[in-house]
Order: sequence, then C-alpha cells, then structure tokens
Amino acid sequence: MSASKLFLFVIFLMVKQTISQDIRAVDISIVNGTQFHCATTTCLPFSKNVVLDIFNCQINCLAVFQCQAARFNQVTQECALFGVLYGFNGTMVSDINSITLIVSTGMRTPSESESNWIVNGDAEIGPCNTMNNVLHPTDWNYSGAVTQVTYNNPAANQKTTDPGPSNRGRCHFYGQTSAVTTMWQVIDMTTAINPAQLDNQTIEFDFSAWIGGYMDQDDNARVSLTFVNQANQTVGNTTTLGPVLAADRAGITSLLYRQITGQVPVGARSFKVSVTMTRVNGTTNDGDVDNIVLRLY
Ligand SMILES: [Ca+2]
Ligand SMILES: [Ca+2]
Repeated sequence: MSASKLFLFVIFLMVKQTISQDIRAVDISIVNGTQFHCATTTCLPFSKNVVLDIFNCQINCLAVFQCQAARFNQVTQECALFGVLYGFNGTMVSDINSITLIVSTGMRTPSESESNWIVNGDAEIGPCNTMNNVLHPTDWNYSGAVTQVTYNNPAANQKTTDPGPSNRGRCHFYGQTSAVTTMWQVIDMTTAINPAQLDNQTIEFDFSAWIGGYMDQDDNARVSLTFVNQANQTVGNTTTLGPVLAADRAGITSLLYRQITGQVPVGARSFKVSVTMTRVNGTTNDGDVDNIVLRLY
C-alpha cells in the first residue's frame, strides 16, 4: 500500500492534559497499521516504554516537547517516542501491529521555547514505587538505588500535605538505600536549536528543581547542569542546585524551590543533567527531588 493511500486513514485529534495549573495540549494525527520507513539507525526512538494503551502513549508524547512522533505496538504495548527523524525517508511501511502518531507542526501548547527539555523531570512517566523497594526512574540513566516513588508512600518521606510544589503530581525521585546514588541524562540541543544560535550566545537557560529531605536529617540532593560540545568535552561552568539541608528546611520534611538562570556557553551542543542523592543519617537515603525543569529561550 502506498504512503498516500495509508494517509487516507489518518485521524486527527487533540490531546490535552491538565496537571494542576499546567495545561498542555498537542494536535496529533494517527495512522493505523503503519510505521516509519527509516533509511538509517538514526531513526531510533529516544524513549521506549510499555504502556497500558494508545492513550497513555499519546500522553507520554505530550509530556516531552521533543516528541515529534510516536509508535504504539498493539501486541507488545511498546510506546516508542521519536524526536527529529533524521533517518526518516518520508515514507511509511505497513505493519499491522503498529499505530503511528505524528505531532502537527506548531500545534503544541506550551510552545517549544516554553517547554521543559528534561525527559521525565517530574517523575510522572512510567511506574512509581508504592512499596519499600527499588524502582529506577523512567528515561534516566542511574547508579545505585535511586527510585521513582509515590507521594504519601509510608516507606518514603514526602506527603502531598508537606511543603512542596503545587503541581507535584503523583510521584517524585527518592534516594532509597544507597549511601550515594545518581541519575543522569544527556540531551542533544541541536534537535531543536540551530548551532549558530548557540555559538552567538543568544540562548539563555532557566534551570530549576524542587529539592528537599526528611525532618532533621541532612540527607540531601543536588541537581547539576553541564554543557558539552561536539567532541563530548565540557564547556563553561557546571550549574548546581542544592543541596537543601535540614537547617534550610527548618527541620521539616519538605521540598524547596531552587532556580539559576544563565547563558548557554559558546560551543555547547548537548547538556547533561545529573542528580546526586547523599545519605548522612540512618539507613535510608532521604534525598528527594521533583519537577526538574530546564527551559532554553
Ligand atoms: Ca512529580
Ligand atoms: Ca536517612
């Protein structure tokens, strides 16, 4: 079946999600029984997760502004998210098990310049631990026991009644048991920003997170931002949010807002965001983080 015929089956819909005061929307077209025909491996998705249904796949794409398209497999329930499709040769191939979702250009709210560049910075993508065990955060690299955990989990710290963000959602990041545990991700900025703009020092960053801990313990978390050039070398200074210690929190279990703004350094092509949680007291690592946001504008 030709691509033009396949597109006869396109359905358009608007996906909306409201998280407290944060309203997101995107216009998506759906092509049943197809997937991308990619000439090279650069057509690979930046995220793959098993989800309940196609609606949840749409919500995952909506949550990450870099998502330009998604592919949902009806048999395996795998949801694959794609950014700029460099390897996409413009045609679709038939695959009876796949449904392809394509974001309509310019139809995303908020716009790209207002969107968060960090994938799953709010701990709301993928499963969250409701028990006292380790469940690593979705779409982050990790070392140690760092866990994506629900608020109000008796085995963790933060409750929805504790001081913290109004748009905290259902889950946050938690150190769990390791003495020191880290998670990180590296994102290519040139998927949406012209390298010339980066080198003209016309791109600013706004980096923020909600960081905290448990009662009078100094277990803590730091969230850092480093820019990297084409040769994978660090450029400019590392920006670090936190740590937030017990004295900063007045000994109250809570998350506090931390924010730093600055200019993206010349030569930067990617950024690395790292979270480090450090245990100081007791057996559990009570470094807590939610809503890690990087805006580039
Ligand atoms: Ca959250
Ligand atoms: Ca502790």
